[in-house]
Amino acid sequence: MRVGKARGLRTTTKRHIPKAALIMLLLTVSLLSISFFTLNASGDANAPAYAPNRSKSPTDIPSAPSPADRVVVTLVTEEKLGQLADGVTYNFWTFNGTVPGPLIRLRVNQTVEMHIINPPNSTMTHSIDSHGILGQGGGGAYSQTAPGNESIFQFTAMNPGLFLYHCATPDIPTHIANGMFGLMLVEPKDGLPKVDHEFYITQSEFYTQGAYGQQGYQPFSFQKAQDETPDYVVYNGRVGALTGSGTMKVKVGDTVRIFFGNPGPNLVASLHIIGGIMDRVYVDGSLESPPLLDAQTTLVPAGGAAMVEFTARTPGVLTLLDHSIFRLHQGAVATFTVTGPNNPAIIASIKNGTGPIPTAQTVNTIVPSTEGASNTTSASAANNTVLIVNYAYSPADLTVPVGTTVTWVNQDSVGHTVTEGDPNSPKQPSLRVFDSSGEAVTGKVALIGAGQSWSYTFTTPGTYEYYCIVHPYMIGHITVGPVSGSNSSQGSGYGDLTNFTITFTGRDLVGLSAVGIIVLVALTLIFARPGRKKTT
Ligand SMILES: [Cu+2]
Repeated sequence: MRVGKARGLRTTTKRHIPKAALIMLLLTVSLLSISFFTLNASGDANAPAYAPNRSKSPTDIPSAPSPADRVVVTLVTEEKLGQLADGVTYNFWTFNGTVPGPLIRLRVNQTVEMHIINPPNSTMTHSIDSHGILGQGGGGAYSQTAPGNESIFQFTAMNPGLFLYHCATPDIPTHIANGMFGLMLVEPKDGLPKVDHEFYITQSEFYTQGAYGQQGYQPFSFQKAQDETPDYVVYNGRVGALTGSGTMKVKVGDTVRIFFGNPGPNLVASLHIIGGIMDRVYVDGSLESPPLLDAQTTLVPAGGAAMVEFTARTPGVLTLLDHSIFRLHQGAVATFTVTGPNNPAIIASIKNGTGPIPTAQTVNTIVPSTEGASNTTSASAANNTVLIVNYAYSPADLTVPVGTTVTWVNQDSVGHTVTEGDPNSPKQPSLRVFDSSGEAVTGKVALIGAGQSWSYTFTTPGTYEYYCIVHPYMIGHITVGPVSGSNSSQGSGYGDLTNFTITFTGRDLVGLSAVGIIVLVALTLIFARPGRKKTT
C-alpha cells in the first residue's frame, strides 16, 4: 500500500509541485510514517487480544456457612477467554467465570439444592463431581448439563471436610485441566475456630501448545497433558495471581488459615511456606482428625485438599510454593506480605556479611554486558553494584552516570531475575530495555543463580524500574543521569532500537521501506531535476 502511494507521489509531483510544498509533503509523510512505526514498536505489535483476569481472589470466600438447613447453590459453567500469564491468553472452562470456581461453604448435615446452569453459548456439556457428595459420580450422574440447559439435584453433606469439586463430563481430565474445579468446605457441627484471615488457594497445571511464557493465545495441548509435562503450574489459575499486587496481606501476630486444593490434573503438590511453619495441617482435608502439628511441607495429592493454619510471627515476605521447586519457574509461587514490628526474640541479625563486595573483577559475569561497556572507569565498584539479598535488591534505588555498567550479585540461595518494567503491568519480553532472563531470545526464563551475577550497561538517561520475574514483589530502580564526558547518549538509543527491531512485523518493514523510498524520490526530485535557477 505505502509503496504504491510512494510511486504515485513520484508520478504526480515530478514536474508540477514547487520545492517548498514538496519538502512539506515529504516531512508530513515521514513524520506520519515514523509515528506509525514507533507506536507499533513500543506498543503491542505481537500483543494478544485483551482478555480479562479469571483468577479467583483468595479472599473471596463466604465468612461462614448459612444457618439454614437447606440452601441453594448455583454454578454456571462458563467457557471464557482469560489470562494465563502476562501476554498469554487461554480459553478457560470455569465454574462461575473464575479459576478456581467459588468456595462452597456448608456445614455438616446441611441439604443443598444444586443448580448447574450451562449457558447456550457453551460448546459442550458440563457437570459437577464433588468429593464431598455421596452417590453416583459424586453428583456427576445427576448433573450432566447440555448447553442452554439446567440440571438440579439435591444432596446432603454427610461428612465434614475440605473437598475438591470438578467437572465430571468426559473427557473428565480435559475439563479439569481447563479450569473446572473448586473447593467445597463442609464444616463440622461446631464450626471452625475463628482466625484473622482465611485464604482460598488452588494449585493446578496448564498444558499449552506453546512453551511457558510464549505470547498470544495458547490452545490446550492434550498430548502434553497425557504426557504429564505441564507448561504452567499456577495458583488460582494464573501466573502471578498471588504475588505482586496479588500478595496476601497479613500482620505480625495474625492467625492465618489456608483452604488449599490440588485438582492436578496430574501433579502431586509438596506444599511449603518459606519462612513459615505450619502450626496445624488438616491432612487430606480431614477436619475431624487431629491436625498434624508443626509441619514443614505437606503432600497434597492430585484430587486432594488440605487445610493449613499458621501464625505470622515476623515481618517480611512468606513465600508459598510447591517444594518440587523447579515448578516455581512454571508459575508456582504465591506470597504473604507480613507487616509489623520485628521480633528479635525469634530472629535477628548478629553480623551481616552481605557486602560491599570487594571489586567488580571478582564477579563472575554470566551474561556478557552490552557494547559500550568499555569506557566506564569512573564509577567505583561499590557504586555500581546491587546485591540481591533476602528476596530484595540492595540498594533498591541506585543512581549512576550514563555509561555505567551495573552488576547485580545474587547472594540469595535461590535464583532471581533483573527484568526491566513494572511487575503489575509487565512488558513483552522483546520490549524490555534490559532483562537478565533472556526470555526474549530463548522464550524461557533463565535465573541469576545463587552466587552468580549479571551486568548491564546503561547508556540512556532515565529512571528504569525493574523486578524479579519469579518474585515480582522484588522491585528496584536505576536512575541514569547525564554526565559530563565523552559518552554520547546516541549509542544507547541505537541499543534500545535493537530491542525494538525484534518485534518488527512485515508491515513495519513495508512502512520503513516506504519512508526510504519517499526520501530517495524526494531527494531525486529536489536535487537532480533540471536546475532552472542555474541558467539565469
Ligand atoms: Cu466441564
